[in-house]
Amino acid sequence: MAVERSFVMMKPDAVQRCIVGEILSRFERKGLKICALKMMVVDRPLAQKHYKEHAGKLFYEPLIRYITSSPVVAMVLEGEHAIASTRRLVGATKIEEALPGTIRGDLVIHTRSNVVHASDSKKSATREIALFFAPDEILSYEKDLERWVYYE
Ligand code: FUP
Repeated sequence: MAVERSFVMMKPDAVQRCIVGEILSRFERKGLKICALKMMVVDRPLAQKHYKEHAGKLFYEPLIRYITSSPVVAMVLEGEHAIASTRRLVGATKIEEALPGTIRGDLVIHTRSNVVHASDSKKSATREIALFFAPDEILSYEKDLERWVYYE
């Protein structure tokens, strides 16, 4: 089984709009396991590291302002094909392309304030998890429910 870990973050607008529970619930219902979860404020240096691929783009400064504007909820989610699965649950970046049924498709109307982040590849997941979490903040544990989530 291809078990992976992804970095997922509920962004400032998710906290401010009181939809953290709804978003988290969608990941939980999918069968993803929460291995780490914390509320934190992303400071500018961390924001710059996280979004380094976008440095210099027109939307970069507004993006940094937005992600540092208010607390976020950062998570590590684990499961079979967790990276691709969380991206599909999250939906498209361009909000006009985010399908109904996805988190962004259902809850977001503007591309920047798009309530949630999920790693887009194994390389990004490894990098982002290390940026936001110390190794001892990430828990490995068994859940009894798993034999039903992964029935062989
Ligand atoms: P995603 O991986 O879907 O979060 O999207 P990207 O890494 O490409 O972009 C990071 C964030 O920049 C997005 F969540 C929203 C924001 N963004 C803009 O504000 N304007 C754009 O044109 C593209 C992205």
